[in-house]
Amino acid sequence: HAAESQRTDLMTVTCHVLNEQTKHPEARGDFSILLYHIVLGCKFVCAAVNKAGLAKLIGLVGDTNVQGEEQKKLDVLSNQVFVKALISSGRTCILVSEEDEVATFVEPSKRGRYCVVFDPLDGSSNIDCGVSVGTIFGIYMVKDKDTPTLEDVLQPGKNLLAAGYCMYGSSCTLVLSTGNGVNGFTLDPSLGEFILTHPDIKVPKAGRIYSVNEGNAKNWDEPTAKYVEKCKFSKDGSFPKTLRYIGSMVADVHRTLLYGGIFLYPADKKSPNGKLRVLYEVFPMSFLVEQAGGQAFTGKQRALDLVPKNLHDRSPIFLGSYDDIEEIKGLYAAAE
Ligand code: AHM
Ligand code: MG
Repeated sequence: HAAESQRTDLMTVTCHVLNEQTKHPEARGDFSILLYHIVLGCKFVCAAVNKAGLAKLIGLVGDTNVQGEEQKKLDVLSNQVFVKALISSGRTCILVSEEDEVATFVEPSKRGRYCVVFDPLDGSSNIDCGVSVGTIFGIYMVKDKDTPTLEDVLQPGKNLLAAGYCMYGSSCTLVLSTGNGVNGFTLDPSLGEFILTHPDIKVPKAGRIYSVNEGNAKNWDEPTAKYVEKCKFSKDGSFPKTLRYIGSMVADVHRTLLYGGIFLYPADKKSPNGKLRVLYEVFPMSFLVEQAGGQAFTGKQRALDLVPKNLHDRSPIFLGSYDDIEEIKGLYAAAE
């Protein structure tokens, strides 16, 4: 079956997005060009992350190089690469990065209609031991490109035009939604192209996995504590759930999308808003999960209905399989 084992119907991410855009007669190709630059950033970071283990050998990170200058940490480097790639696309207006305190307003001559919110290298504390890390991004449209304001990015997540992440794991995987379902692409290193490998991802309606940092349990509120207790000691005789927690949001959400289950980063007494940032962590992931048929909830409301007040606001988040999120919603409703 040599013919079957060798795939010849290669659909690249660029081609996929171009095809999607032809469904919108008003589209002028701007979005495809923007996405091309995001993909370029992902490829660069992927190459850098793959070499991270060689850092000491080739002086890539944190060390001083032959010229005696301090090498950049991977998260700083990734941020610079994305900012430059996004600006040079000529299609962006405002950039919000986890790495930058303030938003970047692109100078008028290079300005376009899109605002990009992103975490260039999420989970970077995991890098030194080779655990998967990722880039997360969301895309909004500016109201008026001649007078961009922070209001253009302080929008509820439901106004996102597109969102995605790239996971730098055992392979490099890009998961993307432009508001019309979710598709997964895997980087073929020999081609340097992301190939469609996971068309139309749907999160299973119910899952058997829960994913949470249980080290925070002593500070949890009642509904979260109750839920996790139920995962372990079910009262109706059903099997307990399996615990999986990587501590790298992209990897934990990726597994949740493919296998189903629930990912929680709840509020606790020490951090009443949880840990994860609304604009570039909670929103893009919630958008993807909803587009895949799941739900995302903050403990109070649908996550995508949140309206952030500040660029780096945080929110508790519960996301994953539809039925599992229904259950946690029930527990929070009962506690009110
Ligand atoms: P970071 O943006 O500083 O890398 O932190 C975000 C990461 C997420 O990837 C992950 O879900 C979470 O922090 C894990 O936090 P904790 O170590 O508290 O469980
Ligand atoms: Mg992060």
